[in-house]
Amino acid sequence: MRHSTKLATVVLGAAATLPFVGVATAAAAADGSTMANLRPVALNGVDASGTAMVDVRGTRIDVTVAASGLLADNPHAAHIHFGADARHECPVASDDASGDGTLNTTEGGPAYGPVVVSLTKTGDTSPKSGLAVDRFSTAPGGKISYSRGSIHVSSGVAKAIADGQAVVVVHGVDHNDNGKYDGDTKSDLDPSLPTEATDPAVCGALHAAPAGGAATGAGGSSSPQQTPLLALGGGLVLAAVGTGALTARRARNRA
Ligand SMILES: [Cu+2]
Repeated sequence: MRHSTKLATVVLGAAATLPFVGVATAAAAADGSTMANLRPVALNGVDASGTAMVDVRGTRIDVTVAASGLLADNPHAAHIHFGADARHECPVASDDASGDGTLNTTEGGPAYGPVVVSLTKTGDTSPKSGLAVDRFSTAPGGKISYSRGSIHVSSGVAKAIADGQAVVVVHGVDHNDNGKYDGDTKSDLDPSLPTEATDPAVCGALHAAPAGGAATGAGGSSSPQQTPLLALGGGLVLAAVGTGALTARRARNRA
């Protein structure tokens, strides 16, 4: 009895002094590089395209988005969407529940689910910032070049992204081609805005990036620097277990 108590204490003690142990375990749960080709959302008259890359490390994500052809010099809300019950894809013409010939954000819900990450340039990145228009890119020249690292997400969201179930959506369209957000139809998300300001413009489902891919990203991949750290974490786990066993053996021999 005394021996097993000692062993437990030794192992616990070792773990407490090694914060890497928990981090390495959590990181292994949801790691991976994903990418999405951003294409025009059906029915919304957008002629834009782009690429999004999301690297997942535990519950941190690094995101880069490059897009062009968007309505220039107007804020474009951009999000990662995910819903457990969603189709994990971009909406199609048949998602036009109202039959008005365009797709608003709500009509896309069955395809991509609710907002789980707001791709703001600064500050909060939670769904609460979904329409923080002053913190999203205004697409100068119609282009977005976005990069933000180490965004904290829940483990469920991290897993959904790594598993290829999340969707990147950039909002803001110009149905009447007059160069600004206007029109009589109010936004389904915020009635103080015209629907043009929030309707989905380009969309892409995030899937595992091809091996050796992500070479085109301006933000690049931070995984080369991560690998030694994770390897070190794994080594420390082994070392801790080894030390614990050794100490326990010594204790047993002394008794
Ligand atoms: Cu969105």
